[in-house]
Amino acid sequence: MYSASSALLEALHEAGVAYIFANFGSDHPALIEAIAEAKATGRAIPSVITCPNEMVALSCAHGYAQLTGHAQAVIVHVDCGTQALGGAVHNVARGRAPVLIFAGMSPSTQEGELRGSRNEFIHWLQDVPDQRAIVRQYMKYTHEIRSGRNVEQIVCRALQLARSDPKGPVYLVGAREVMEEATETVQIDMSEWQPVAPAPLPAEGVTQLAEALAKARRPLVVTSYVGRSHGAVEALIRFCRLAGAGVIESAPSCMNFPHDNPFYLGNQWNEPFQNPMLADADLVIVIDSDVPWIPTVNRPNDRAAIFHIDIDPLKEAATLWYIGARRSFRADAALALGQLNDALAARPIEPGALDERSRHWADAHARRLSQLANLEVGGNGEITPEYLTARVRLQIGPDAIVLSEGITNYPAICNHSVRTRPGTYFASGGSSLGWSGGAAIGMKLAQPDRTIVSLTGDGSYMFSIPSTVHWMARQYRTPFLQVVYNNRGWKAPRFSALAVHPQGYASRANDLGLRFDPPPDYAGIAAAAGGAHACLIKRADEIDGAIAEGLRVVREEKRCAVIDAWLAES
Ligand SMILES: Cc1ncc(C[n+]2csc(CCOP(=O)(O)OP(=O)(O)O)c2C)c(N)n1
Ligand SMILES: [Mg+2]
Repeated sequence: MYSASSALLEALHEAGVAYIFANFGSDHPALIEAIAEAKATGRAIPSVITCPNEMVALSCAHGYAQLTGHAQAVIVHVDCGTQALGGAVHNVARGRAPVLIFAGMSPSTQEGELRGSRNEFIHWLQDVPDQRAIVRQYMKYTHEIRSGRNVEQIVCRALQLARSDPKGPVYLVGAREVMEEATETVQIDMSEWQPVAPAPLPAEGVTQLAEALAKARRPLVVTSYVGRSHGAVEALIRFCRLAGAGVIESAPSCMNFPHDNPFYLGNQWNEPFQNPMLADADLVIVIDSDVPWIPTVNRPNDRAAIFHIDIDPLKEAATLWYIGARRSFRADAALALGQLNDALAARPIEPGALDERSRHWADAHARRLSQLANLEVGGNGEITPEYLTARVRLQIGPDAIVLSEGITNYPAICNHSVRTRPGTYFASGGSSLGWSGGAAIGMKLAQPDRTIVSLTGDGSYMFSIPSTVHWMARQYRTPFLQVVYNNRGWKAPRFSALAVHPQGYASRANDLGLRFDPPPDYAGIAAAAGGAHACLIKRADEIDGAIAEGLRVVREEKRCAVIDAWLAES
């Protein structure tokens, strides 16, 4: 039988979806039947990856999309599974990751009127007035499949929306009877469902920016995720050379600019002080950033001209957002930078000025490098996050993919992992913790030959549901190296409290309820769940051996390795 669920699977396959990250329930008899039928009869459908937890499922799809740009599918159980997607919903929305989520709905008949009618007690419990409302504000599109007849068109429309800028998640639901409905295949021409073409800068915008660049003394680019497009990284490198512009990353969620390039000036996060380079810049071009600076502590100077290029410059999903930009452009970064590069090539910056700007940034870059080198000290003492990251860097090589969920160690990981190639560094792009385990699996499925390294805080490791992650990693042969930056608890909430109440009771209290002391055996959890290689280290001179063995296990034995690295108390 060819059902609405068969059509759903067929549409996903034809649209190029390789994986369904699935957590099934009583809403899915038709789907489970259709998958079994497809397997029995040899009909091509996406591979089904069983995910014992929904947050991990969506994080897998998130990681896959981050690395490849390709949308995958996630299937969850009614309202319950939708709620269990948890903070990953926030992460894919904020991270603009294309993904299609499908959830069944409780049957809408109870007397056997249709196949799939209610026959389990939970069908009364799972009947909610508006299931889509659970996730609507995070989705680019939500819709209910109401007939088996046009399931394929609905799937294509949902994916076209997910894949068009600004990209993001979409959510479909379908009641059990509808997903059982007998139907027929429809012919879909995928060339008619391609994402909307990316938007360029308007010609007068290019002229205005080129004129501003010609006049500027210290042009500076601030970006957080221009590197989502690898082409944009190449274009930005060329732009900096042509314009004599420096680059600062603000809370970066991908590799935006090679950290060894002389125009690279470092990254900023929550540091409670002014970045002198941002203060000094007279022309600031914000490209692809949700938080280019935190104005209470760090901002451009009042006379600086600020321009803004983003595919969603209004940040339409945010309630409060402004950066004082003179002009904002809704444009694709790679296209916009290409246009600016053409303009600068046609009318180059005056060579003396270009040379002065470039030398200025190169000096600042060199100063930064020597400051970082001074922090990479090990010996046989306690483990610092800077030294730990530097030693990881030396062994993994420039092509390995680093996932960071380091939280208060974001800066140390970003600075000392020194990524230089597009697509070799990722953070979630959101703020809901627990992304890095599932994302590592998604990336490994997407590119099985790559070395994947997840660097995570101890709290974030627990948020990632390691029992599910490591069971899946073994089941689906997606080994990765994971290093837990174990500072025995949640440092970030402590910093947050002290930043607002520096002299308050919390500053003097011994116990703020933010410590895991003694902590769980993090590596042991992974070993128990998925046969991971487990290792605990407490001294700097243990790091190199632990990483070497971890990488060997990952690469040769195809098992995960988890290194629980106890950081110095501070
Ligand atoms: C799902 C979720 N719950 C709670 C928080 C709030 N939160 C932000 S940082 C943090 C602590 C993270 O701990 P860890 O990963 O160990 O990093 P550390 O702060 O120690 O550097 C918490 C609980 C969050 N961001 N996301
Ligand atoms: Mg911690």
